Amino acid sequence: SPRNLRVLLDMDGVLADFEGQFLKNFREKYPQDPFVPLEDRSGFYVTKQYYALGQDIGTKAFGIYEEKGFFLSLQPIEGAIEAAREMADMEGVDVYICTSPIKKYTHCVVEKYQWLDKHLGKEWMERMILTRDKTVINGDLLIDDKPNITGGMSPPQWQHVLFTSWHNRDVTLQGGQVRLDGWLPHSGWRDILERKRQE
Ligand code: T3P
Repeated sequence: SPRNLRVLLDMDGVLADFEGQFLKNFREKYPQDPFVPLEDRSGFYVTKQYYALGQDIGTKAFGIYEEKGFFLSLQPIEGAIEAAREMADMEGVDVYICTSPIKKYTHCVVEKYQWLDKHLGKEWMERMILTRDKTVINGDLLIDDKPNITGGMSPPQWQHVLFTSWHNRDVTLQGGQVRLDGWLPHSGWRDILERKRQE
C-alpha cells in the first residue's frame, strides 16, 4: 500500500481561536480604546491593523498576546478538536501540529504544549512541530490560515489548504491553494484529504 498521507495542522487560527481571544482581552483591558471588530479584520497580523489606529494602540495590542496565559487560554475553534481526533484515527493518515511561536517566546512556547495537552492529550506531544519556517517541513497538506507562507524552501513540499478566518475571507487563492471553511462535519475536510491521497 502507498505511504501514509502527512497532514500538518496549524494551531492559531485553525485549532485555537487567537483572534477571538485577542479581541476579548483587548476590549476588557482597554475599554476606552478603538478596536477592530472581527468582521473588519484584514491582513494576517492583528498588530499591524492596530498600529494603523495609532502607535500606542499597536503597542497595547502586542502586549495582549505576549501576556502570560494568553496562548493557553485560547478556545478551540468550533469542531477542531473532534476533527483533529478523527483525522488522527484515519487509516493511512499521519497528523502533525505545525505551529510558529511568537518572537517573545517566554510564555508562548510552553503554553502551546500545555494547550495541546489540555485539549488533545499527552500522546499529541509526539506530533508537535515548532518552527518559524514551515516551508522546510515535509508534508502533503498544510492546513493554515496564513495566506502567504514563505521560507527557505520554495516551493514547499506541501499543498497549502487555506483555512478560512475573518482576516483572509476575501483573499484570492494562489498557486495550488484550496480553501477549507471550518471544521464542521460538512466543511469538506475529508474530501480534501481523499483527493490528495488519490493524486
Ligand atoms: P501559528 O503558527 O500556530 O498560526 O506568529 C506566531 C504565531 O502567532 C503563529 O502561530 C501565528 C500567531 N499569530 C497570529 O495568529 N496573529 C497575529 O497577529 C500574530 C502576531 C501571531
